[in-house]
Amino acid sequence: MTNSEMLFERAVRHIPGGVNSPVRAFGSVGMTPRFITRGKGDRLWDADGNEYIDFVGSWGPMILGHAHPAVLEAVNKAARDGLSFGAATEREVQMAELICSAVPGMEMVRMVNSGTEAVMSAVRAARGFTGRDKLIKFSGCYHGHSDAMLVKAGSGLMTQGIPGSGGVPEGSTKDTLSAVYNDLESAEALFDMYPGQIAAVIVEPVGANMGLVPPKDGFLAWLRSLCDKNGALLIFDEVITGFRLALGGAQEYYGVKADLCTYGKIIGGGMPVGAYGGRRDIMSVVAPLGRVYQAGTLSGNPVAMAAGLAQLTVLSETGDFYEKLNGKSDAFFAEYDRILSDAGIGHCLNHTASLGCVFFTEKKVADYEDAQTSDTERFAQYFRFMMDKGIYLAPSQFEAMFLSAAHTAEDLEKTLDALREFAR
Ligand code: HOZ
Repeated sequence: MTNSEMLFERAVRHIPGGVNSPVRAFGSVGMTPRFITRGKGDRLWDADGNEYIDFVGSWGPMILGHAHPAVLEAVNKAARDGLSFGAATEREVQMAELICSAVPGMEMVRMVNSGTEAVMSAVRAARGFTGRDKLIKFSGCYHGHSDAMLVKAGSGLMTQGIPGSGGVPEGSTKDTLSAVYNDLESAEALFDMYPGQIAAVIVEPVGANMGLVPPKDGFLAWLRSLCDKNGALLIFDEVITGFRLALGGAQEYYGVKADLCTYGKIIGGGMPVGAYGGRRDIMSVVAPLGRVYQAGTLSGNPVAMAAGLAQLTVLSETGDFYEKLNGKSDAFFAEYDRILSDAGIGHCLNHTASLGCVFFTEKKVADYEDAQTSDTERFAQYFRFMMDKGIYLAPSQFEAMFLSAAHTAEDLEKTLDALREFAR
């Protein structure tokens, strides 16, 4: 028995499913999880000393690679001064200034502790501001696990093949309306059905929790005008795309402005952080300025702020950071696609900037239903094969691959070699 297997055996006794987040259980790929002991750059090591080239990157935040020296130094320095005060600190001000200067249209921002919390709070602010209750989300988009968002959500729910979660009272989701990603008419029909009642449309600008599903040309701009026409707010959930596609996230990458944006892990450099923000008039409804309540003892935590500030500073001060990362990723995913095509393997490779995903289907995957046509058995075979070659991919068909600045040309080539072998 391996050390990881022994740890898992212990874990399942006291942790539901042995993990603290469902997809980590490796259930859908027919394996038990590898317990990770260390990460450096683009590499991970597990409890048995196996080494992997990592394409999960903690699900996005490790855009500089693991254990980046600037982030570590900032964390160490902050920790020496105390771990939490539950009081205002200068780093929170610096963080807000940095986010507002980097992100188009960001006038005020509130720090929270996770993407889930960010979305839950942004939705509350949108409802408080508009005085309306209903919300449109898109099937397959994942916006964290607050009750109202667990409607045809992607990520772990999609991996388990369930449309919603137990324990969510009907009342909590009665105002959540589902539209089809990339389908202009389905959202419009909901506005027609509920005139003057829709507070906001929330969308992952690039669907990154049903595998990877990029927006069709014009989809986001069209959502913008649909919201304007109906007096609703547009919320971009940038938990995955923020500071990843570009410094200004999807708003900058696609040139479409949202009213509110939500952020997660990437702005914490690996520490538990989230944020929501946007137009000043909307954010002014948030307490103590306004009547929309939201609070948190650990929000703006000094160590988490130090990590996030260090990471965002590297991202914003490295002039060609995104050009390089996105260029490297384009070349990598183009070759990935070619290898599978040359081998005659039916697949659809979707990729945007440093995010990508292979679906084993002949369909062009543009929404939740298309994504579900993927042969998940074949995905599991591919996952296990790659793992065996030391390539650590997301253990689910319905998650994305993340490249970082730390991925070396050599390691990307090794990954492509492993894929060539799989394809053979
Ligand atoms: N559902 C998360 C990714 N979309 C996975 C989080 C985790 O397991 O850490």
